[in-house]
Amino acid sequence: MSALVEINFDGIIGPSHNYAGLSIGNIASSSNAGETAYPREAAMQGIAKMRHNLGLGLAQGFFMPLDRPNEAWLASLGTTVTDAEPHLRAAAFSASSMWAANAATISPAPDASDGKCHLTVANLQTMPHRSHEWPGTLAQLKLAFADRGHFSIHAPIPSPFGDEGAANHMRLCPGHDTPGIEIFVYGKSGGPFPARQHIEASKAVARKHGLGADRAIFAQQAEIAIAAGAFHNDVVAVANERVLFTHEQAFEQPDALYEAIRAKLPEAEIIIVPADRVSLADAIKSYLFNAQLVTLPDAAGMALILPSEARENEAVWGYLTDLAAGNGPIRRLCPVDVRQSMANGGGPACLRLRVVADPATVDPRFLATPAKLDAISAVVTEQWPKAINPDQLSDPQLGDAIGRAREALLAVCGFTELDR
Ligand code: SUG
Repeated sequence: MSALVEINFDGIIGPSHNYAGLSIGNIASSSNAGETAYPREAAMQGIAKMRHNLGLGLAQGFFMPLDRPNEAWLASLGTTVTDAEPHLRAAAFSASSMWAANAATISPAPDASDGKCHLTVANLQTMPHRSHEWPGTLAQLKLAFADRGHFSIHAPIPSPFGDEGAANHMRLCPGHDTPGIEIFVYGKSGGPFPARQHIEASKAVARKHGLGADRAIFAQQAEIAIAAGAFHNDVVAVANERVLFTHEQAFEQPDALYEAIRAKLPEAEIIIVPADRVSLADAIKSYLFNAQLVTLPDAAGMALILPSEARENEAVWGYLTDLAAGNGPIRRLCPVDVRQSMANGGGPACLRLRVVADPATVDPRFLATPAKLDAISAVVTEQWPKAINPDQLSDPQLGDAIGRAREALLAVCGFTELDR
């Protein structure tokens, strides 16, 4: 039996989590700008989600928060935490690496011509606060997936081609450990909002990962979806094994996409949620597609790990309960509370990066066990700030406390070689 399984690596929510309203086109981020955030509670919500998924029998990993405020980035702009203009200071403090779905794009080994799992770190260049994540992320990918016999790690796609990683990438396959097809979703225009994923970046990633033309599909995200607040494709569609679960208005040319999928993978099952059951606005507000669609062990079918906001929306929950009661592949609905992240536009699926790999080939420091999550929780409880308002970011004591909190976490998890 193949040892390849899907491992979900969650970004541990960092001690600088705050609501500075940095992401234009992300409605939650803009509408919560200036609110007080609760980093300790946020991180505990993320840890509870990991515990929940471990409890379902799924493989779980994590990444460390990055070193914030990013003083080196501010220095490269000729300023410091004390002197920076508020928008640059806030960008240096952002805990945005928690959204690991934007860390990299992954092509599992069965899809690649050389039989290795390929990872390209995302440049995230469209948003200033995210553009300085990739060096810290790359350092962790190089540690976690250091086994060169199994993994090939690529540098970011160069400017000016925006790349947002796995949030704009979906894989369909008969089973995680068998060859599949990869759908790269790019934006051309998003009305008033930026299209963050550029087709040139998507094509470059597919080439570098060694995906033949038979394995890659490029599809344009619907302009109306971006304009309605779906700044990443994973806000309106999610795939797992042979199932694509999508809103009717996710893609610019949906029928052409569905046809291309069926031509390459006849067993694909496409579940299309009609706008007259769930409007685009309700989909974006409830984040039902930002669920983790996972295959449960023991042939128990698939489950959706949903944000609890999906349960609170009558139209959405009505649709989902009908879906799970039907005879389809999705059998179970599991709402989880990640409200602190949701208020910045990050649901359960944003918080994780999926890597299909044999866990034995991954640096074990990045793999979760209940005991390790207990140790991480203890550090968070002791060291993470209880509350942060963006007004406080100029307080040097806050910066120091954030640095010490992360150091304590690195020490508990055995990372001596990461920065600071
Ligand atoms: O890039 N929010 C993130 C949310 C990312 C969600 N990820 C996925 N859909 N996969 C973003 O817009 C808010 C930060 C702030 O406003 O302070 C932010 O960056």
